Amino acid sequence: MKIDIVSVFPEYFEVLNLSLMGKAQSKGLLEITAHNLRDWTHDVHHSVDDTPVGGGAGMVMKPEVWAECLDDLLELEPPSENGPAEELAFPSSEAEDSPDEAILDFSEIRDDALLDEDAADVMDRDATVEPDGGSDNGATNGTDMAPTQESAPVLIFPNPSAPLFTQRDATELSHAGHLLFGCGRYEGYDARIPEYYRAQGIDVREYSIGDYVLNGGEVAVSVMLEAITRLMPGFMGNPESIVEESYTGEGALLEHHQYTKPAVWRGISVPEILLSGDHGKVDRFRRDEALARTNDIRPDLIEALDCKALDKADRKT
Ligand code: 6GU
Repeated sequence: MKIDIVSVFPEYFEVLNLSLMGKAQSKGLLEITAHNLRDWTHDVHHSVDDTPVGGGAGMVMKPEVWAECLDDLLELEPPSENGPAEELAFPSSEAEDSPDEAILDFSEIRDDALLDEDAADVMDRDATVEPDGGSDNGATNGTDMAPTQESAPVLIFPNPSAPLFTQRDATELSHAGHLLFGCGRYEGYDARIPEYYRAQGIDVREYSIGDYVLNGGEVAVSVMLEAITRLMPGFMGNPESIVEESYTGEGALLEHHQYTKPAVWRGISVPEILLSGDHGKVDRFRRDEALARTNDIRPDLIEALDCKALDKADRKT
């Protein structure tokens, strides 16, 4: 998996060379590059932010610098000029048809036709941005191959005002081939940045990691990256250890308590049933504890539980 991170503090990500993430990089499983956003500025002050339009406190990250950087890393040509807004809203040539017609057509075409159309969109984009043609890019993209999920980049912006990043997102993104994270600072980034790249057909995500405010996206990106990469095949020495964890799967519960030896420590015993050697009883004990703890600590997870994830014995407890 190729991972690009853009930040005004790329040094933050030196920690990713340590521990399991470092090992995964040496193994060639991960290729992480932290870029300095200021490398794409042209002014003497290397400025990346400006005052908010409409007033208010703080500074907002400017779209121009981000776009130069993201165009580079996504290998997109910048638009030839800053055209009218309509041009950005309808990047593909088909979109010039009436929108109503397009919606009707859409519902009638088969899945594989849809894929073909996606491929055609990509080819159109290449064709319009590379009028000289015959480049090596054209040779790899301009065939009958639809872009696979593995090869398409995903552009991710940490944002405290976005939907929560969950284990489900981590699992999905662990199959991606290229992730590009854009770390905002100050009061955030100009909202037209994600809007523009979505309009170019890029898979753009915005995520918050929790209901609290951090100074910037760097720590949030570290959190998301760790959650994503540990789910990659080959990352963990013991892949079984990720199967039974909290927040995994439809019946996500908090985990039961864990104990190791000695059986009595400072006068506190481990629950006796765990020493019984009866696997059925141990499983039942752990399951009950997981349900009880989840009900106490995170009743919202019990609410969200799929009934099918409960067994008959669960209902009695
Ligand atoms: Cl993604 N960014 C910032 N700045 N603060 C946060 C966050 C993200 N998620 C929670 N707090």
